[in-house]
Amino acid sequence: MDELSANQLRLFADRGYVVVPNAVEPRLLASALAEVDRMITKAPPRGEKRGFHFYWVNDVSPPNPLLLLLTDSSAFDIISALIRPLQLTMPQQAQVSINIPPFPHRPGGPHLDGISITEPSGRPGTFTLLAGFFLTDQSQPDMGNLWVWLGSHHVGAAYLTEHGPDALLNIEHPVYPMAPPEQVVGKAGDLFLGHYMLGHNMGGNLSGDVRRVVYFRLKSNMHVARWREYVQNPLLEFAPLRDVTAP
Ligand SMILES: O=C(O)CCC(=O)C(=O)O
Ligand SMILES: [Fe+2]
Repeated sequence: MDELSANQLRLFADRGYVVVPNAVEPRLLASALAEVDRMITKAPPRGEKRGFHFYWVNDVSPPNPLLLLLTDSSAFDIISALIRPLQLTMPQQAQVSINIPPFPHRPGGPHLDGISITEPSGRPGTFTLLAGFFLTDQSQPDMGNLWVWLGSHHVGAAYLTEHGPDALLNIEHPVYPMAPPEQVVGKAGDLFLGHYMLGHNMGGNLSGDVRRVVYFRLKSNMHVARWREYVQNPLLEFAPLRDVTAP
């Protein structure tokens, strides 16, 4: 079974993210790319549009080629192993995020997801981890890469331990002190895994290509019942991380 190495587990625990090279085979990548291109053709961004542009796919189900990135690649086993003995629940929604050049943008700070747009029940849209499938190369900075504030999942969790988990609603744009950001690099076929509490944002794109990523916001079967604990205790849903980071 595919799973992260002990070193990748430690990186995920410390920095809040990891990129898994070649998680998706070319056949799945090509079908997902064709699907994204169909979506863009059907509802193209306005001609002058630059920077990020999203397509949301609700009630995503097999054999949607976007969902197959998760279910038919090594990603499913890798993520399942990261949260075991918890179980990965199937996402209802996929996000296609494209970033159209030239876009000379540099984010001023990070955001956390799911705070201004809650679930229909009013529950904040927290989740266990963000899985991003790179459909295009972002092997250098400023190619529309995601920016991440390293280790900020720990800072955010400490903040919510002090202020209580419902203070999450106040930190969509966190201002607590954080380490400097880094641009996530990877190639088409690579898989980004980021902790829910990791501050992140969209970057600029000075390359010649429209960046394409498919995101899923994934939950373990424990998440909804225990999200208030999770946002204070970032390793709660990741037993294998507790093993590699134990003193
Ligand atoms: O497009 C990206 O890389 C990031 C998107 C994002 O952070 C969001 O939609 O919440
Ligand atoms: Fe986000």
